[in-house]
Amino acid sequence: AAKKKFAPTGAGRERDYPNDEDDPDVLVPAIPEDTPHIPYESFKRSDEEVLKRSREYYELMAKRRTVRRFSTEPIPQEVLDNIVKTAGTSPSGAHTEPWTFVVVQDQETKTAIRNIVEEEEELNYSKRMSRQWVTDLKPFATKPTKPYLTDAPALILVFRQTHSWRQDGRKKMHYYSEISVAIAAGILLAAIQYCGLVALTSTPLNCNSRLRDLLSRPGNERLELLFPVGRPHSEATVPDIQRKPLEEIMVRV
Ligand code: IYR
Repeated sequence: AAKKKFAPTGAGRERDYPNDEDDPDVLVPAIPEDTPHIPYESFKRSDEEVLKRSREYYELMAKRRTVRRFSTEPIPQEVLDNIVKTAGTSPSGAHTEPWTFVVVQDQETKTAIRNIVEEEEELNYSKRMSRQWVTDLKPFATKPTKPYLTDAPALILVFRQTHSWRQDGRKKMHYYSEISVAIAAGILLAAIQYCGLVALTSTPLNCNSRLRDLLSRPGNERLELLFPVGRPHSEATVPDIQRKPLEEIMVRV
């Protein structure tokens, strides 16, 4: 058998695909090779406009905060559709779009999610997380009990597809799926901020299989992030913390 070539996936356990050198179909790309290339429609903007927009967008994004108390006020379905569509504009390895966004508004399902997350979080805080980790979280006043999971009008659960299947049933490789989903999640957060809503970025530890089963997601999907989305509670507070200045995060060469 031919030697396995390196396929960038990020996670070792996903590296061994059957698409090896012995398979003649390995030479058929997932997207047709004769896909035409068309002129790129660009925005024509002056330096002044670009500068103004860069400032304005920075100022908007600088106001983004993780909020842990939500108002129960519902959000229109089209808003949720639009922010998920925006996240779906993210670049991805070989345009594989390796994401599924599960948007939960049903109260019973939110309660079921909350029960699973709280049960696991009890164990996380008491047993799984190190003493240092629990200590480092003190300023954020996080707790195993999570009322925001039932208060927020919507929960967006971001699943990463480790691979998928082509029309002909062959396995479709998803390259760089972790970073592709991470970029999409960043774009989702930016869209939420831009439209004037708030979110809480969470990565439910040890909840993957239980939430995947609850939401009937297939085995090729892994839960990466859970975002409660909505409006802040009128008494919501945030820790008074600062961001690193430009000089600390940027190196000019
Ligand atoms: N997932 C836990 C703990 C937690 C961990 C980190 I790192 C945070 O930045 C915030 C919380 C929780 O949601 O409480």
